[in-house]
Amino acid sequence: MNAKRFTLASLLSAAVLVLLADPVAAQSTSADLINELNDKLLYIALPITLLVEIILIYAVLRFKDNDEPKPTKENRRLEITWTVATAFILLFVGVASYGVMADPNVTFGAADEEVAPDDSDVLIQAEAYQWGWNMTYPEHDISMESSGEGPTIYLPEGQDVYIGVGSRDVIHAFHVPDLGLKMDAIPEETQYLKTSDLEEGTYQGYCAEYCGLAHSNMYFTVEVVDQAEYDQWIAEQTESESGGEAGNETANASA
Ligand SMILES: [Cu+2]
Repeated sequence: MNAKRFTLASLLSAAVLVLLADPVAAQSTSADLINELNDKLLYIALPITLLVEIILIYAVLRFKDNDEPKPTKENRRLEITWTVATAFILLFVGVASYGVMADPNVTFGAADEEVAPDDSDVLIQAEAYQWGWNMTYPEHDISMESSGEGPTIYLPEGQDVYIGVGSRDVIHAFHVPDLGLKMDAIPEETQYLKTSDLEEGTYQGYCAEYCGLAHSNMYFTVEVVDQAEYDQWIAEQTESESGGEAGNETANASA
C-alpha cells in the first residue's frame, strides 16, 4: 500500500469512528453540553493520534534495515512548528472546556443559601444515607424514602430544575448518567445541580461513591413528564401527604 492510500484509508476509518461515537439525542442541557465537548475533543484527538501512528509506522518500515541511525540535528523550523501547533491545540481545548465547565447546567454548585429559584423552577432536595435516598420537594412538602427499587422523582420537561444534594452520614454521590448529572453528597453540606430542557422519559439514578455494604442498592428513578402530568403528580402526592398520612397518624394516636 502506498503512503497516499494509507493516509486516505486512515482518514476514512477515523470518520467512521467519529460517526459511531456520535451520541444519541440530548436528554438535557447538561448532557448536551458534555456530549458536545466530548465530540470536539474527539475531533482534535483523532487526527493527532493518526499523525503520530502514521509517522511511527513510516519510521519503522522506512528505517528498519538502518544499522547506523543518526539523530536528527537541530531543526528550528520543526521546533517552532510543533510548539505553535501544540499551543493552538491547548488553547482550543482550554477554551472549549472552560465554556462547558463555567456553564451553570454543568457546574452550578452554589452554597446553601444562594439558591433562589423562581416560582416556576423546580427544587428538589436529595439526601443520601446508608443506604438509600430521601427525596423531598420542599415547596410542596413532599418527602419520599427509599424502599425496594428506590424512590422515583418526577420532573417536568422544559423547566429549570435545581437539585440540592446532601448526605446524612458518609460521602455518597448523586448520579444520573443519561441526564449528565453528577454531584458528590457530602455530610452537613448541600451542593446544587441545575439542569434544563429535559427530554421525557425514565432515567436510572445511582449512588456513584462507594459507601459501604449496600451501596449497590442505592438506586433511584427520574421520571421526566410533561407539565400537566407533573402538576397532577404533585397534586396527588400533596393529597396523600396531607390527607393520607396525617389521617393515619391521628388514627394511630387515638388508638
Ligand atoms: Cu451511597
